[in-house]
Amino acid sequence: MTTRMLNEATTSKVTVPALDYDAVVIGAGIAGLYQLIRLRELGMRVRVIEAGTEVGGTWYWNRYPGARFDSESYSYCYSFSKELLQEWNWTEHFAPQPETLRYLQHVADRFDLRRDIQFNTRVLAAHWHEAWRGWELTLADGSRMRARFLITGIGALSVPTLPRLEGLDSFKGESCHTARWPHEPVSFAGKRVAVIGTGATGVQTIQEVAKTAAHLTVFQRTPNWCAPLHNGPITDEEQREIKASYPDIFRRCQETNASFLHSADPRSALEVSDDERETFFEKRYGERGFGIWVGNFRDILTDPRANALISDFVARKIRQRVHDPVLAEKLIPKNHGFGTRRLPLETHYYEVYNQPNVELVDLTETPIERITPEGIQTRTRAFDFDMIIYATGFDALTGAYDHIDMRGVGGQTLKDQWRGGAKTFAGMQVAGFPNLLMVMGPHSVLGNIPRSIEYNVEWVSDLLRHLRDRGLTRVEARPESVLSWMETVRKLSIGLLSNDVDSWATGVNRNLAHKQTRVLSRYSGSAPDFRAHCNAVAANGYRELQLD
Ligand code: NA7
Repeated sequence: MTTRMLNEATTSKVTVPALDYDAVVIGAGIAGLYQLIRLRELGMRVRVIEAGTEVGGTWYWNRYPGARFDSESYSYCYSFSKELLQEWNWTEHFAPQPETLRYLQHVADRFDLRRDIQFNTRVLAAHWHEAWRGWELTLADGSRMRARFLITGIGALSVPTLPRLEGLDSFKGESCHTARWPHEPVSFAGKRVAVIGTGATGVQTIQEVAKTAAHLTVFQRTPNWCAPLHNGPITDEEQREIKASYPDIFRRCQETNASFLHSADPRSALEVSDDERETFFEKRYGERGFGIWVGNFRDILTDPRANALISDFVARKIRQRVHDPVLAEKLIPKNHGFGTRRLPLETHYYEVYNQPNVELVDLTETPIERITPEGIQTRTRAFDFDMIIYATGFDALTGAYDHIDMRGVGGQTLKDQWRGGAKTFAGMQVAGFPNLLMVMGPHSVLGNIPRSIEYNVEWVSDLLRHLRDRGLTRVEARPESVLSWMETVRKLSIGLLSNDVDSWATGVNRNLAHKQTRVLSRYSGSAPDFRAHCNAVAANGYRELQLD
């Protein structure tokens, strides 16, 4: 494969430079590591370029206090290696970040991946060259690299965003975005700490910082609906059960809509009696993980009346858990229904607000005016802090692509092509950008992300094998296939309450001037349907793609 693919470049009539690699993969996270394993199996010469100093991606960068899985550890790991599954012992039902990072380091060692990974290297530009059918990458150190295929595993949530606030750099204390947390231990003891942001990250951070900070002030712009995680250690007996049931675990993940262990109850929330519904909600609220979200009545995320019932149930829980009724009301979302944004899972999050060392500032009442050298100035009050933590989210789904100067056929930029919303085929290919293959690009299935990653990596690898076996060197999504896919994505999104809500999942980020309106950047159909669609494309010889 290697010799053939590299030699192909010299058959063109123009003088062409030699290719350095058959494929370059950007990112050494869950996607990049698995893609490397699969490409090696194809005999390809591969280089993985990673900006961090270690493998891990999301789990390398997001080392903020309290960072952990919200999905059961044993459903969120790689499934491709039986040996790996059997030798790795998850210690908690929802693994904390250090454990997940160790797991990914173990994977890198076990499969001897590091020798093909270049760390500490950021890709600044990737330009397509039609003359020699390949990508030329410019790296931050000024060096260049040429490869036939470019595969991106750069993450859907990997570019952190900070508030656009006056004085952001003037603060004299410690400050950090959660996704850029230092590698050294950070102590909160005796400190006055501010957390801005109450998404899934903010919720995990707040419940941890509140344990030791002298004083914690939470700046909340929009409350989110949260539900208990119910984490706990995995006992020896559970460990044995988990290891014995991995085939069942992953079979189940294959069957469910979002690839989690939980699947929706076939009943409508409106067809059962009040007692039955209350008992069911109570049961789900008392169970581990995302069951209350994706394992609830089938219509809570599509029918406003059903959604109002679960929203009312969770609102009552918040009122029970937060002692101060005025504070409880501030923590109950009023502008969106339960589960219409990504559900943060929590451990005693609401109880944090009963602590004397914790204060909530409602930014809808008193917005932040600026960051000062001492702390934060809201419209009505000046706060002094030793530390400000920004849990202010990401330039989601397309942000990582916008940060690389990507140019396709004729020098067109990806940024221009995606202005007003990404356009892809199956979240994996873009018309005008041949030989670019995205793992978890926009319009992929989100849900249980490692499950989607494994599928995407395998689909991409099968496509590359198909090309290799036929001596083909160029693959590009046909424009009509992109249009048709976008129509599929649009149709599948109809009726989902989440599409009427501002969130990273609908492409809104108020910290970015160009991301203020909602776009369809994700696939909202079921994962089994997505796979069936992509499997059919492969089975039919990739007619949706132009192969040369
Ligand atoms: P999210 O879910 O985008 O949350 C970001 C939070 O930060 C959210 O509460 C925002 O309020 C708040 N925010 C952002 N900018 C500001 C400014 N300028 N002022 C005040 N508050 C602000 O990001 P996460 O990191 O929590 O989670 C992202 C995903 O990572 C998560 O869904 C998991 O899948 C893992 P807003 O809601 O915009 O009013």
